[in-house]
Amino acid sequence: MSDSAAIRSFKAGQLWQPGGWHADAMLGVDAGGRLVEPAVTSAEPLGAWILPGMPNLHSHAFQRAMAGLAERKGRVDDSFWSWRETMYAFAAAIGPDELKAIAAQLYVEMLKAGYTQVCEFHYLHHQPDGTPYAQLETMSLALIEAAREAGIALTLLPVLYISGGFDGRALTARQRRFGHTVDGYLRLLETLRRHESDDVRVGIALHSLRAVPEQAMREVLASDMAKTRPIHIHIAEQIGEVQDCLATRGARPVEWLFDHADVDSRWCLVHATHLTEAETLQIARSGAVAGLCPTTEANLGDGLFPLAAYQDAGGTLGIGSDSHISISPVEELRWLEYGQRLQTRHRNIAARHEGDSVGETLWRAALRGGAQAAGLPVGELRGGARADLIVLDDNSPLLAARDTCSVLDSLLFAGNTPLVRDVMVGSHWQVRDFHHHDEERIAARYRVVVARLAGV
Ligand code: NGQ
Ligand code: ZN
Repeated sequence: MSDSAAIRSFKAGQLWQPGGWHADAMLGVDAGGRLVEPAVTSAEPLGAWILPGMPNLHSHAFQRAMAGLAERKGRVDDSFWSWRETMYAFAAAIGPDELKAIAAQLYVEMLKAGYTQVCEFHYLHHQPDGTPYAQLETMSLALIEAAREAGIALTLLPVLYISGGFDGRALTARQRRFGHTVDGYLRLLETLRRHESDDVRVGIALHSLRAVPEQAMREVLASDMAKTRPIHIHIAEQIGEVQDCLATRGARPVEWLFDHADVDSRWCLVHATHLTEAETLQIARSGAVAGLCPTTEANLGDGLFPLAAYQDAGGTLGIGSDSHISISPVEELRWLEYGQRLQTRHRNIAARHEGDSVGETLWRAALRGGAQAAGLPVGELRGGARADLIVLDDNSPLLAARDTCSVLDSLLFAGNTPLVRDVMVGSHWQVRDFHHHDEERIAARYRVVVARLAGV
């Protein structure tokens, strides 16, 4: 039984639930950070608009510190692959202290933007020259520590990375620090399991089909961990990798994956960009999450996800900020819709039925798919769930005279100034009145680290 004295009770003007807004909703939060029955007598007013916090289903934390440093024309025709060289050079200067400082800053920014949970797709495992750290999990621990400092919930996804391409070629010098044997990888997972808590979960990630040969994939998927944990993979982001997959494995990436693995609701297919109609339906029917990162996918010139067909087939989706060129659920969802509008020259694409709101449709979808990809049971604020919530700024002129029919559309299409006023993760207020409780210290440390990296 919960100790009623330890339960704090809150009253929401309007509370977002999967079915829509609920007026005058009451929330009880226990000391363990769970939602419970509220004590009706002493409820603190929270604000006019309360939403569940948004899960961020895809992050490479270190890349935040190079945001904007790859936007100048190079000698070659700039592409995803030339960006990757810049990114690799940058990654080579990141050790545990740098990773922790950058990730903590990033996670504070995520919280302030309304993300309360992050899936960290982590592959900088070893020292820059490829030698393992004395403690194998050193870099993973830097991420766990950063998440704890910032107060964001973490699904840590250590990444299996074995080969440098579909042909099984060896890792390049710069990729060596990503590499594991299957045994080494499974040992890392076992070690990290010991760090799990209410706020830290561990899942599985295969970098891509390029980086994981078939046999290695089979062995990892046969492990106990794989039976119950989220499994993430980069799948079909670039046309080049679709072509290489066809040439070496005789099938397109999504096609091949479904032929060789039981893809179901444990899976998150990140950048499921280049899909045939059949692949689109296959993902939708499997219950897997399509992990979409629209600002990064735009920044890297990836392509557009077939949103309408996927939604019509009942597909599950969530959003990630990936390279962190932008840290804003609003901007991810907006670009998801705008990409489709620009391509089709029509409007209101994500809303599939007359009268549906684009903002509500996308916010609802990303909450659900994001929670699923993070290995969390539900993405809604009800009894037993985590108390991860955001409070919108009802003082903002932008939300003046908005009602339950329009508030999420105004937030999504016009919310460029921060409209997230307060953020609770577990039972803690991490952001109050736009201010994170440790943001000055974390930003000061970040500045020192980035200045050092700028000398690289
Ligand atoms: C990554 N990022 O692992 O950081 C990748 C680039 C690759 C994105 N795909 C490297 N956005 O895919 O090989
Ligand atoms: Zn990625």
